[in-house]
Amino acid sequence: MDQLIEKIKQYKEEIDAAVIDGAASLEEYRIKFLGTKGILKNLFGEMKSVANENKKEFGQILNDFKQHAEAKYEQFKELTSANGDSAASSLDLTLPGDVIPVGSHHPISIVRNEIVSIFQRLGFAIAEGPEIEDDMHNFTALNLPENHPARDMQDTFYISQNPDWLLRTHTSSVQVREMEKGKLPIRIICPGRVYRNETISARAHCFFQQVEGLYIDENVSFADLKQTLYFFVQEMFGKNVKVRFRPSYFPFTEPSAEMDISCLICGGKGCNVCKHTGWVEILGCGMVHPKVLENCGIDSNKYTGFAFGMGIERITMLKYQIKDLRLFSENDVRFLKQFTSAT
Ligand code: 2NL
Repeated sequence: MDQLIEKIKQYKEEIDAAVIDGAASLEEYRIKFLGTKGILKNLFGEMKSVANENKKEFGQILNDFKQHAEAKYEQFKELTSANGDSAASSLDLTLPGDVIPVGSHHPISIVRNEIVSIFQRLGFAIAEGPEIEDDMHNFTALNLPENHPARDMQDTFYISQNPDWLLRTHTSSVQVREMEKGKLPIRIICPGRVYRNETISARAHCFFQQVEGLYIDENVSFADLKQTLYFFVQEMFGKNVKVRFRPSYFPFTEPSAEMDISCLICGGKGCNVCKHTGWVEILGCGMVHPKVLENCGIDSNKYTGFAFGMGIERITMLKYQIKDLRLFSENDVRFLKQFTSAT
């Protein structure tokens, strides 16, 4: 107990010597001596370690100390508020508020909105669907049966609770769902995030964004496909852009093609971006394979259609000359800030 009394004596001296010259130091004093984890609280907690016959005497000393500490607090509280230095009066409510920085659209969103709105002007409606898909909608219905070698290039992530569930590798699955509804004609544009089991690098990521389009009606031809996509690139990249179609292969289209545009950087003369060819690939497309139509319950003798797909990152990299795909998902403000003036 003697030790405790000695301690209290020291605290008393400290209180008497304390310099309280404003709201901040007053608050500091309050927390230190009177707060819920303060010195007073601690000392009262020591009560239980004091022998029973001493409790009365120690209690008296402690109560005196409490009054002393509280009196000092009240005294200085009055002084500081008389000086106009209280928390309330130091607030000037007439000052203008803090400026909240204005954010901006992510470059991927900017380009996605631009692509989607061009197709909307042509009468395409937006369709969306789940990112967790079943094997049927992502692969089988699209003429990619189990053990098909093309599945290798679209390896993805599987959901452990159910081996039939996976993260979609393209938004074609949304189009399959739309075809299954059986309402024709169909003219849809499907933006969204897709997944692949890829090693992350400057040119590949395990998630990216895609826009796919689908048009199904009677008498839809390859000429319709070419004209639609030509209109799209002219709106997107300007009237001077040239296009070319190269034969290609996709399991879900026949015939299939890849579309190149003349290089935006060198205008076709040859540079690093187009690897000195004058052309850059921007999308894949083709006439919907009759098997895909039949898989989705559409009469392939009556209806034909075209489809196309493009990666938004790729187009954004071309448009803004971005060299590393990883920048899109790192959320570095120094990168994102550069798009504040874009719409
Ligand atoms: C690419 C190529 C493509 C499609 C996507 C499609 C969808 C249905 C039926 C047939 Cl439901 N085709 N989509 C067709 C050709 C190419 O994408 O390189 N995308 C990033």
